[in-house]
Amino acid sequence: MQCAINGGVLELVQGNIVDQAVDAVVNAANPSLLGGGGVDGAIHRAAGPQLLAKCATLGGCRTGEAKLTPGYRLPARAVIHTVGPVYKDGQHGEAELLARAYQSSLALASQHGLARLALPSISTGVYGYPLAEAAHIALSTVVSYLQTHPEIALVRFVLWGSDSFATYCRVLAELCPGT
Ligand code: AR6
Repeated sequence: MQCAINGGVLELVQGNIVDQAVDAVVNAANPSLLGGGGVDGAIHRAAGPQLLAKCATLGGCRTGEAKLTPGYRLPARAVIHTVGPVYKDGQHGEAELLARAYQSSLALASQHGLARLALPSISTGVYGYPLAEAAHIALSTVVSYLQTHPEIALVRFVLWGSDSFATYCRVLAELCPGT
């Protein structure tokens, strides 16, 4: 499923983030940047040990912020590591922090001329963010960013599993009627 926004494309696919041959993939990391499960584990396994060595020099990453590394053995040239919020009850600033994780990642891509991006559904695995709410925040944040940043040519959400893919498709259809 695709939606054209201000010359850029917002795309939803079901698949594995590590297979994406784009300028940068976004990693759903933790504040240590020293690896973990889910997307983070898959990216580190596919990129190889140089990625962990590089991450160890970065001094971690606060929730809502983002840091850049090369992609090493990934088909993607670069990895943007960001940290989404752990979901508690929705009353601890989770929505704002999740939006900031996407905004920081996109801003880093703009700064470094990374025009084609692949993103996972941040915080909806180990960090427990309810999927539909997270999809709404993720997609509305990206739509707003694309509307004002024509330097970003492609944002591809790579969803793991049919539930995530179907939820993102439903939310995008609400945000971009006619897609
Ligand atoms: N490609 C695309 N999406 C994936 C993949 C994959 N290879 N693997 C899982 N997902 P998660 P979080 C989906 O847990 O919730 C790590 O341990 C998954 O189904 O990767 O932000 C970090 O080190 C879910 O929908 O990230 C942190 O400690 C989504 O990606 C913590 O997990 C995000 O799941 C971060 O948790």
